[in-house]
Amino acid sequence: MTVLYKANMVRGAEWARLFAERAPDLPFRLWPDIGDPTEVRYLVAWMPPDDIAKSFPNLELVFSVGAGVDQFDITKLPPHIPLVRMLEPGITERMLEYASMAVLALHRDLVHFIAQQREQVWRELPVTQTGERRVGVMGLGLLGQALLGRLKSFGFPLLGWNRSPRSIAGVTCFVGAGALPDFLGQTDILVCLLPLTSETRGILNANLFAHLPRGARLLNVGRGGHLVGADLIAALDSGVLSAAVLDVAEPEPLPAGHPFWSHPRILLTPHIASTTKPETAVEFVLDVIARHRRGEALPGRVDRDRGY
Ligand code: NDP
Ligand code: OXD
Repeated sequence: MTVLYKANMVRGAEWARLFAERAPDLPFRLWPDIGDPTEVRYLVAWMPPDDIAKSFPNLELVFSVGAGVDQFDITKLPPHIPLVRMLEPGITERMLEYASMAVLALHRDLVHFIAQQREQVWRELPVTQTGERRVGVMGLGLLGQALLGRLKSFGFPLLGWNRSPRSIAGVTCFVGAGALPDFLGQTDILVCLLPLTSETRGILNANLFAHLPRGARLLNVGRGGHLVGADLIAALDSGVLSAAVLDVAEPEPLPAGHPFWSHPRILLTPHIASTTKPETAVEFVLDVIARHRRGEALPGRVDRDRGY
């Protein structure tokens, strides 16, 4: 009964150490050292190998090493093999740091000032009070709600948009596609924390940007596939949007010469907003394995129909 890990190798070494310490009887292997494939019962992966079910005929459970699962083609996983996403506090902590930093950077015009610095321009911009800068979060799941909770202390008016209804103290919540224009019309800094599904692919497009107040700012920490890149460039060039912070892109890494690399109104980071923290992730994985062996419900289990 082996656990096979196929993701970042530096963190993988840390996983191996933690497994040896906390579950010494459970064999743990790092890809590509898979050992006997018939022994692999649990797979923890960022990018899954092809043909998982055929390669590992006794596989019982697959974990995404991240919070998102769009990198898995769930239709290729037989129905008896659940896919579980990482629900561990390390991901949330790191996302809160990054997304708060990015919202504040957008609020305080950092993207403009970086561009000015490159041009050797010393020029102030008027400061907007936090109370006058409305922050709207798309996706009120684990991370979206946690971010709104963290942003409260800065005094931004807060809004949220979600598929199913939410009631969050201090946040004006909007539900469903019909309420999207209303939500956008009141949002000065838009944060995307949606999962990537067939419904949300390309949602950050020209039509959506047109509903935002002119000069609004965008933070995309969801997935690159949420954003229509050409529409973002056009919106920034025409002043519909004034700045964007992007942590995710499609494809990753972005090819040389892609306009995001050099656009003066874009701050780009290489998908580092958050990463799974080995200490808490191993604890989560061991807990899910134990529940699975007892035949209990699994936290983080992906709903095949919703795709997240
Ligand atoms: P959750 O599953 O907890 O939350 C997702 C939320 O999005 C849910 O509230 C869900 O609504 C809502 N949603 C889904 N589809 C739609 C839709 N069509 N319209 C409106 N709302 C919708 O996920 P997390 O908060 O944990 O993570 C969100 C995403 O963040 C991940 O999927 C991943 O892509 C990204 N991420 C990025 C990282 C990075 O480093 N850049 C790190 C970690 C995550 P409902 O309540 O109805 O289910
Ligand atoms: C994740 C990510 O989904 O790092 O956890 O993007």
